[in-house]
Amino acid sequence: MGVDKEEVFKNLAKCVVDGDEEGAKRWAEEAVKNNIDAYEAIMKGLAEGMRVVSELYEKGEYYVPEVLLSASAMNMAVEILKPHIKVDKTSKPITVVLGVVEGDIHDIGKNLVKIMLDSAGFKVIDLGKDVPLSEFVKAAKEHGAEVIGMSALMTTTMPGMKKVVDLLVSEGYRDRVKIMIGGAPTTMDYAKSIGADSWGKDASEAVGIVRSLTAK
Ligand code: B12
Repeated sequence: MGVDKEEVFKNLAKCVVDGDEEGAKRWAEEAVKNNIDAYEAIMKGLAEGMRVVSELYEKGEYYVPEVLLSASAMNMAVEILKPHIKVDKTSKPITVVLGVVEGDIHDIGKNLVKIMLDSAGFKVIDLGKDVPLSEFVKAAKEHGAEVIGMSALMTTTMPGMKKVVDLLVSEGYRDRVKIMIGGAPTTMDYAKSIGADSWGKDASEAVGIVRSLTAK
């Protein structure tokens, strides 16, 4: 008899909260061994743990070193699970340029969005974090991307997203590409106000957004 998947999710979340790298790896391997859906293990286990970590940080119970350890435990487990994510091969090929805007190194959320888009069968050009704004435009042109996805976790870096939209306009490329944004401080109102096409509350919304933006 295999292990209960809810039990595995709970343990994955706990290892992230505790910053327990070895435990996170062990439970990720356990998930793989028991044929537990890798995507679910990431979202319901690891990402849920990271949500709790964010709360503890906000409450002042966790400081940067704890958060870094949690992020590291999460990343190690993600590396084990990632090759086992089922990829939807029926999707039409859509290219998405994705990155965290300049000045911002918070990439945990962006990495979850990437996992979602990868598993939906899209081609993701991941520019990483702290991405110079002109890089988004350059990469979109170079790869003929249908969508640019931008992430920002700080109120101070959010305006970079508007600058990317403005750059696309000034280079006459705005109507060639759709723009979706996300990250904790952003909203749909903000997306509209800067001239982006859509906003996603969480990683699981990203796939539907890309599909609807590229449907026509
Ligand atoms: C983890 C964390 C860190 C880690 C980052 C590690 C890493 N590799 O990412 C470390 C410790 C390094 C760090 C550093 C700093 N941080 Co910090 N950090 C956080 C924390 C606690 C959690 C963020 C997180 O990972 N959440 C979990 C993920 C899963 O959620 P998420 O990113 O929101 O992503 C989800 C959605 O938003 C959405 N999404 C995200 N992007 C996109 C994109 C698209 C296209 C779509 C559709 C959806 C989408 O999907 C994701 C998954 O569902 C937040 C607090 C918070 N409540 O957000 C502060 C926070 C963001 N940090 C903050 C600050 C100030 C800093 C620092 C400047 C120093 C400091 N005082 O702590 C530095 C330097 C930052 C820099 N230059 O970028 C502030 C920002 C305040 C502001 N100005 O707005 C926050 C809000 C904490 C606070 N209240 O003070 N931080």
